[in-house]
Amino acid sequence: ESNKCFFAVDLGATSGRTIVGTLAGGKVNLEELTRFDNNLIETGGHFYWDIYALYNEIIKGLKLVAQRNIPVASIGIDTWGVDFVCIGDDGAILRNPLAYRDPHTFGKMEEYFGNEVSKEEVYRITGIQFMNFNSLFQLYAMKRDGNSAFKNAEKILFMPDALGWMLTGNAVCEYTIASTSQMLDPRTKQLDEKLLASVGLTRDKFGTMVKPGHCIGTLTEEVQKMTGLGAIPVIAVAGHDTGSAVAAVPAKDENFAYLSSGTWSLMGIETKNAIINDVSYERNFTNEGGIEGTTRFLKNICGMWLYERCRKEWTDAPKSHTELIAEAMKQPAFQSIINPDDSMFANPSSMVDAIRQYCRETGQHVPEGYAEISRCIFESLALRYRQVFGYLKEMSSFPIDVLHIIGGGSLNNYLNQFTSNSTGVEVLAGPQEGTALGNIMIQAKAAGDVKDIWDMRRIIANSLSLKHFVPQDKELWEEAYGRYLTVIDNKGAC
Ligand code: LFR
Repeated sequence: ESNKCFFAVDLGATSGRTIVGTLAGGKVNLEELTRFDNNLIETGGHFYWDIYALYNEIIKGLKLVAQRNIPVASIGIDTWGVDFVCIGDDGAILRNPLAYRDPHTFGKMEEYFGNEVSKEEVYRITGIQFMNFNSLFQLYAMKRDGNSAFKNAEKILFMPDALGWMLTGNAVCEYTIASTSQMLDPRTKQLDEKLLASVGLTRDKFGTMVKPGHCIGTLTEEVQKMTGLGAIPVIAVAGHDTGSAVAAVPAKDENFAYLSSGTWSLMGIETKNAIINDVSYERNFTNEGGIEGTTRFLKNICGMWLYERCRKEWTDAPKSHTELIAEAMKQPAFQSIINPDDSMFANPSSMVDAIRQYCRETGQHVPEGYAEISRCIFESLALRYRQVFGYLKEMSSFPIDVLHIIGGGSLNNYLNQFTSNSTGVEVLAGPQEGTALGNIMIQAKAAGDVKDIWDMRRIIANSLSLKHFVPQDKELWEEAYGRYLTVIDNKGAC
């Protein structure tokens, strides 16, 4: 068996990394080459992504590969969902892409349902949960606002496809990322013409629809010259980060749930077919496209976003997560409970103030300082997890034996324990770099080095040791959950 290296670019909404994965002896090993911030750029009343800075970070990673002579077999890029780049008929990027936290879509969903296609029908076609920032509503808002990039777009490429295009010159529309747009029909696996038409678009505005594993092309001569690499192929992986992450869940059989824990917490199950019915509609669950025809039936929960945003505001908090979290754990339990998914936390100018205001408005102790606020965030998240886990159990056709927590958030052992306590299920934590592992494994499959998703999961499970948590303090969490329900009910829960 040959040792093969694959280069993964994993871009999240707050940070990105380039990683080399090596497959040898039935194991996979990761080495992080670069890690960098991905910041929202606020200007002229809007929030943008810096597509050029992200591109440059990829180039930087590739230069390191060349300098160190790492024999990289291919490149794969995954990013957060829904956002896209508009490209003009001269092949130029038309403005930096708007970020999904931009308020231009606020209130637009409701307007869309009134003017274009009803909410029920959009769900029946796509099976995608309603979030104001789904591409469908972003495009609608841009059309209504006369956005100049939208007006002049010859091509619209989702974020990983846009970066793939910058590296190879070829434009594709990768299936998993396209599914996050709320314009794709999971039955036909194509963008839906009626929904496209509702925002004035046709299929030819997008790249060719491809499945994960497809070779997009090879590095352009421009990129080869810049980096010092040869004509390395770029593979469309699961371009949606959550798609790559769930492919990497080290589950041993199908009866598992996952929590992909990063800026967002994505909690769900893997199914063979989309679950689109009255209950899933009511609960606002999504059916995102996965690799090998799998579906991710899940719900978005606001994850580390609150904590990450607060950390930027705290000037006196310890820099290390471990120390900060240890301080939080010295605080009394359940002093203040919030609904992490309340709309007031979507993108407030001060997250600390927003959390304090929530507690004040709901007549609770108003948390002071980083330790109390962190404790409030983690406990509240665990309570929200329990609520969503309850919905999942109601809708799952199989028993859920274990909850796999993957992603950066899986390093928080206190939160892992809280999650096991609140949900009453066994938790297995790890890998931290689930997304990059999935990205790499999909490339390995395209290279013929792994067989299928279960082969990937076996190799990943083989390569690491998972942390194990069992439920504790049942009564305490039961009581807290009762209070959580009262709080969110009084606040008008979503
Ligand atoms: C996670 C993620 C989620 C998606 C959100 C916004 O990084 O991709 O799956 O709902 O970001 O795009």
